[in-house]
Amino acid sequence: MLVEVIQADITTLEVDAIVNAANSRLAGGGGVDGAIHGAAGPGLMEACRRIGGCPVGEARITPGFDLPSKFVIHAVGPIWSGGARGESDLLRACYRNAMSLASSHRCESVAFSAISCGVFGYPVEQAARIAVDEVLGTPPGDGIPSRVLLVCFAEPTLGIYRRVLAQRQSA
Ligand code: AR6
Repeated sequence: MLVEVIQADITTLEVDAIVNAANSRLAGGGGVDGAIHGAAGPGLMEACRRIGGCPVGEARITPGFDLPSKFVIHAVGPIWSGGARGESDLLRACYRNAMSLASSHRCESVAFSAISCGVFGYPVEQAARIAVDEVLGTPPGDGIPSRVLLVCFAEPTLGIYRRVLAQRQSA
């Protein structure tokens, strides 16, 4: 599996699936969630409404509607509240559950947003370690993606992710 850190607006990527940083009501919002709903068009909100919601740490999949990606995987990250409330386990679960959905839908390429790293306040370096560890730790199996992009919108997130991936790859 090839894992890359890139700087991009995730809504522009022609990949099989993009992973949204959603909220548990799947109700849309700001940040990357707002950008994805804006670019996908109203069909995405309708699909989310039908699903109804998603617990923290889990993920749900919908079509991509007007996006260049075939699917949107909606992962609900934890709100950071100091680190003693199971945040790291919940963030790990988001990555694992999203990778599992991508595999079961035969997605060759998947692009992750930096789940929880915006308004949910997760410390970026810790989140980047989890993202890299979980993606590279995906058990081999049928349909696992061959290319995973960790998408950062801007500095300083981009630099932190690049450093964490480089450290892991040279370890
Ligand atoms: N492409 C890629 N990354 C982006 C984009 C984009 N177009 N826009 C923002 N980011 P956030 P969270 C980055 O706040 O912390 C929403 O209201 C951004 O710079 O979107 O998980 C939801 O509905 C940051 O690094 O997600 C939830 O209520 C990262 O995406 C809540 O925010 C995630 O920031 C989720 O908060």
